[in-house]
Amino acid sequence: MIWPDWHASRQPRLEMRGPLDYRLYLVTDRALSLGRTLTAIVAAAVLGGVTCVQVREKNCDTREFIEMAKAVKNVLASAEVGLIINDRLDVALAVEADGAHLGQSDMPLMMARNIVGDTMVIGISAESVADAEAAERDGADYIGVSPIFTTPTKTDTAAPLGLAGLAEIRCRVRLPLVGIGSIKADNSAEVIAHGADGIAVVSAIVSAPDCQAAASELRRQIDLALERRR
Ligand code: TZP
Ligand code: MG
Repeated sequence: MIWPDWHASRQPRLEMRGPLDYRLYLVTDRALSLGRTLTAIVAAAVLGGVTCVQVREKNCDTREFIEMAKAVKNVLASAEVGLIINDRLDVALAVEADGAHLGQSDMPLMMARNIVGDTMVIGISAESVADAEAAERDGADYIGVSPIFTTPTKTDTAAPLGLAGLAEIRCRVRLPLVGIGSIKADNSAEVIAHGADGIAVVSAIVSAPDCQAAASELRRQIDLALERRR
């Protein structure tokens, strides 16, 4: 099949925000960070080669979430790494992030698009082919395919799509696909081979003893797999 090549081409939607690079997409989680600060984790991950960072924090109030997002934005200021805010379009707007990531029970995509127009990336979590097709139809910029494999990091997920489910979604939509759910350095290549344009991870980086080294090895595997696919 012919793969859409999102790394070589520009996404047409983004006139005000530069296109994001989804190859290695870090999703934060303070509870799994082994006592290290969010900014320390992000700084190390950036040195290791993450291309996008999503601030995802479930147990904090709005003010704290904004402060965390601002702190991460400062760390990313001199790096060409996108900043995405999970769940909260208002927080994404408040801190002038590159985008927001919305799940199936968050603000509906079309409402979010009406609010931000083309100025902000909106990513959507798809748990099925139908979710992915709707996200593409309704104007998402990228799709998080969730989960690929069962993960202890998030247990309230739909049934895992597996590599076959990912491949089916790849056949149905052209948007960039980011796989998530128990992806590590040693299985990242097969996720790319089944159609993902990028890999999103929580524990493989935030719980690694050396976050920079973990990110670096993931990035190496991903880039090799993307190269093999060309
Ligand atoms: N959404 C679907 S699975 C998941 C999220 C946020 C967690 C992925 O965590 P891990 O540790 O990379 O398996
Ligand atoms: Mg959500």
